[in-house]
Amino acid sequence: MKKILMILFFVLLCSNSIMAQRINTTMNAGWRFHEGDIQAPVTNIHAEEWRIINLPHTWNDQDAFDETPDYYRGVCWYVKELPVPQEWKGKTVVLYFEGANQKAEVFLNGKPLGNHVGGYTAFSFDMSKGLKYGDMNTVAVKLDNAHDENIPPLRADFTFYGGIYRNVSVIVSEPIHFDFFNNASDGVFVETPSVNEQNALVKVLGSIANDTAIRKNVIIETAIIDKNNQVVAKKATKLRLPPNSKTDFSIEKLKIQSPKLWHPDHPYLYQAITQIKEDAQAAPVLDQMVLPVGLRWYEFDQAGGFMLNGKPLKLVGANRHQDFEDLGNALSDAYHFNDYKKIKEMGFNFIRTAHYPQAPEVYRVCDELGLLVWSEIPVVSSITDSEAFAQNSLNMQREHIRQTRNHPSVIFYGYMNEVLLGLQYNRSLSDTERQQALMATVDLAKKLEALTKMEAPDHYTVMALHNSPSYNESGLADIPDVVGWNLYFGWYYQNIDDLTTFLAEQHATYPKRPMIVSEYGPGADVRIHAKTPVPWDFSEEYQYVLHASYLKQMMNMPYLAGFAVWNFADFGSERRNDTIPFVNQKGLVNFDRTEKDVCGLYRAYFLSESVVHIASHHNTHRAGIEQSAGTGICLDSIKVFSNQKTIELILNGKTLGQKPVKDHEVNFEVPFKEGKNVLKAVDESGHLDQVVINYTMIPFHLDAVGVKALAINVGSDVSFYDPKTKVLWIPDRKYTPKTWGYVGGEPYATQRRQRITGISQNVLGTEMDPVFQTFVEGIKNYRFDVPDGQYKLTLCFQEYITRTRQNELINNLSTRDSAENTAEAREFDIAINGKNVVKKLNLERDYGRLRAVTLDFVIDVENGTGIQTDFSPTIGKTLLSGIRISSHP
Ligand code: GCB
Repeated sequence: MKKILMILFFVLLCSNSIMAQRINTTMNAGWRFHEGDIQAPVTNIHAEEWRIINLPHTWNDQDAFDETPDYYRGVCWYVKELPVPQEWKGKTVVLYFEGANQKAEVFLNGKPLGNHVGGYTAFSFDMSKGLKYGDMNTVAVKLDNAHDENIPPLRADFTFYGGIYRNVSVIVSEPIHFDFFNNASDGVFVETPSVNEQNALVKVLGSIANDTAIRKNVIIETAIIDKNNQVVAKKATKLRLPPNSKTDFSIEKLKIQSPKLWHPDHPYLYQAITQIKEDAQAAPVLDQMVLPVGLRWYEFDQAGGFMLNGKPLKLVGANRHQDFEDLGNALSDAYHFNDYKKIKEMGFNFIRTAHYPQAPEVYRVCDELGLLVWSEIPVVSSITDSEAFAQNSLNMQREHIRQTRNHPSVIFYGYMNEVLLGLQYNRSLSDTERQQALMATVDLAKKLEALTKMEAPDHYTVMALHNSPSYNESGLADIPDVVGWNLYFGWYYQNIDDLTTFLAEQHATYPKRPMIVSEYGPGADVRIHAKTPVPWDFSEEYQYVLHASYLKQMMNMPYLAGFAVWNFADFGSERRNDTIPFVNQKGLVNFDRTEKDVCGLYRAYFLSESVVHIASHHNTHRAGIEQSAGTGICLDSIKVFSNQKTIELILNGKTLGQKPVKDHEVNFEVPFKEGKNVLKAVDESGHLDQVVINYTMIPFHLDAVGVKALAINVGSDVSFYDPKTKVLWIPDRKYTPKTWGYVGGEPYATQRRQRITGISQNVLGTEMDPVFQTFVEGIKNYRFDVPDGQYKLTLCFQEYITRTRQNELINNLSTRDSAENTAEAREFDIAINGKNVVKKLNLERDYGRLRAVTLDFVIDVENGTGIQTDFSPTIGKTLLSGIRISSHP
């Protein structure tokens, strides 16, 4: 079987090689993977511990999301058997990796082939000399994603998945070829030194390798073709290539009359086809490179506004991480394509590939779809003051630029993100050490700036800063052309409106400095909903309150060049413990790319076609207390996002009237009834959106009518709908007669910067973290004034005491984290309607810390007593996270 496959593979490659041009074949399938290190050389790859996998692959797709702290960061091995036909002899054979995180040692047939440092740029090696032609060859990769003080990123709010997580391919070319060994770039570069509406000048330059021992005379020709394959410019040059050499070439002043310009609204692409031929009659093409040409020019106006092709264009966009639910960062090209397509379809024209260079497909898609790109290397949060760190950063930036600068979409190159954050939070440094570290950072920034300018003189340089005066004081902010501010007013610090004050002040102080808001946004969980949204409640409602305010403010700042949402999608961050542990939830879409409602707001702002979006696509399970006894109606609000003038809302076929849209939204008070409520929002021309809301009507007097079931998210003001169990946990309240609620105690909250309810800890053994993370501490009792009958009562607890400071995430500037809380041990008795049901419950002793504990009881309620659950402390304070009753049976 193996033999047949090998023959087939040979046939395939031989038939291709008749064409005297390079063949580029992906080599993704059927690798063998070994978790953990082994002694080189690799043998016995058919043993059981070598799993067969396909690339893209990561070894952290599971463990970065499990309940055990940390994820594997160390060495793993990959091996691929590669049949190589005899016909490849005399060609140049290249092994090309789009990216592997983060330190790779590559072996061919047991011998070292090359090394690469850095997890986010491509690299390639010449295999020609070590191959066994007409035989099976073995490629082995030792890959290490362990923390390394000399390799960026050091610490950041995202998971550093290890693996060969991008495509690998083999390139077989004639021995005379464009120099693809130039930092794994195309080896050919397209520049557009002059573009205006009348004409454009294109320049093509690069270098050609002659891997033969013979001198060659060649012709290099570039033809620029338009979308109809018409040649619009053409030039050639002759070159003499010494044996075993690399020779530079340049073809200048390819002139295009009345060019069609590239713009997000019409991303017109020409193609530059550059060929190498021997200087002889009817000589075959030895190598060919086809590159996109987008003709555009850009600048900033006097006031800092961005201009594309001579006209103002506000950059409206999103940041994007490269991972996906259940896959880690091992995404095939289709995932990348879909993300950027979705970003484009939301009305954005700009993206930031925070915090690292992304897959080649990403830049290709941005050219094609019309998205302007800010691309950067992962120097995030801090640097190491070492020569090795500086060299690795500089190499990364060089590779990054050479690999991406052919893309007309790329206009900004970044090289640092919030690089003083680590210093600010490192309390162990003396003043002198701090000063030294600051100087080293400024020094590295200057080197990276100089390199970036040298490698990409036509691009703008940019740096993302956090909200701290240290960037201005240290002079760091003066180094790049453009400054990006990552601003979390209304999340990590108050208030949403301070955004304008901050930016207006910056503009007044630095009027010549172009500015972009490079990050903003709150965390949101589509299972959580709030009637009165506040920071850190993780409700979708707070998410759109913040985004609506930011949008309104930023669209009114002519001096602000643009902005980019943090983040397009939720992403993996192993050390985060929000309502979905290990995930940063600031996405406009979920980790699986299903949309959060806030997407409707962005569409309403930035699309020209009609947008009607009811902001309740997840808040479809609601509960409320009827307006007054017996009405069976509860008023609840519904928001609609739209770019139209008026919206009519229709409930179960009956109109609730038409209302004017203001700032892209309109609110209705809707009289909900028990059960299914069909809501339709319609604009003047009939475009509509529809949602069905299942409403649970809670009787005004619980004692008279009773309920089938009621679940309370104790200690919380938000509701939580668990799609798995289909239980809606409603917000908590203090007890008042004839209803329900807690007596005694206080909802747990921290209060350093903002009042933040609950704890930021992963609660073990549950996915209903929001129920367990919030609680009332010191509770005396919980009462439900329900009628007589049999009920099942469920109590939910967890013990949050942590006496040791956890591995803190410095990006998470919140104090929701109970890292250093000093709560004492606790022990309490529980009695239901006077009957002791649990004695001396000690959660820590009996179940361990931070474990979800639920206790169920079946009880008979008689004589109109309702249900009263008493909590009596014997040590410390009592606590309750959730409570649920349901009539039983
Ligand atoms: C930031 C960082 C980004 C984080 C983000 C957050 O400022 O640049 O990497 O993920 O904040 O969500 O805290």
